[in-house]
Amino acid sequence: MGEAEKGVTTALHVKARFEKPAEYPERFPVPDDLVGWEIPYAGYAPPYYVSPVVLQNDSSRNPAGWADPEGVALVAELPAESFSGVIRFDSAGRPLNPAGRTGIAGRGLLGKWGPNFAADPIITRINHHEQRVEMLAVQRRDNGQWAIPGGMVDRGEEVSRTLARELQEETGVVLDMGEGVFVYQGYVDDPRNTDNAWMETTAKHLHLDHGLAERMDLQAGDDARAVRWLPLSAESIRGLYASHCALVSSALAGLGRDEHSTLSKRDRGIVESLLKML
Ligand code: RP5
Repeated sequence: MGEAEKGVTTALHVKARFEKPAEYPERFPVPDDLVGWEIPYAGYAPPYYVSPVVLQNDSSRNPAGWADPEGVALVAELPAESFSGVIRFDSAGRPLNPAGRTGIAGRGLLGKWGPNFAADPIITRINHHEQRVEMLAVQRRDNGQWAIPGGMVDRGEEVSRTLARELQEETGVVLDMGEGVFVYQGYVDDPRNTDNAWMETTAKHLHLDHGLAERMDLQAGDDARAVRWLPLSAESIRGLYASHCALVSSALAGLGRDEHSTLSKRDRGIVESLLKML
């Protein structure tokens, strides 16, 4: 994912086949050459899993719930399209993951049948004392990995609002994400994805002036174990949650091309050295 882009996944999903939250059953093996739905896979028998927390949040029974009903036929408006294109359905009427098989059927921990939309605010700064690029990152409670402080788009919410709201809820930082540079919109290779429910996101990037970033008071929200300015290196970027490595790499490439037009000569040099290591 070298440039800001929108649309269909081009890479094979990996985390959605080889990682999973602890409560999921083992994924049915899906080798690289049998990922696509168009390729016959005789004997493909993924276990079915839906988390109890999803069932408790069935919005047809619990007015405060955030999840679809378990019976897919009961969902009032199943989307026909997502950022990945037109959605295909299996013979039982369940939406099929646009990136192919994952080894688990059902929704797992995801509330919606089909696409579950998120928003990812990527906030960076140059640390002049340490001569490095840093990103505002949260440590996730579910698996301890560092991540962009993103989150789910609420029903009827504008994505620009979600970007700012999640940033504030997870880090305590208030910023106008309307100023952000568009990075990506599409499928996320998330360890929670299943054959019938998956994550898609919109990512925007804001690069902050050093002085402004220094004055910010960081406070981890409920979903985060910790919040910090994470030093960016090939290793720390590779270790990020879900597709965040690709999102952050793409944002940094945009910064290197000076899509933000804010970099001094010295800062540009620091960004370029990091880009050479990626
Ligand atoms: C990822 O999950 C997205 O990229 C986003 O960062 C995140 C949203 O899920 P929660 O953080 O709300 O669990 O796929």
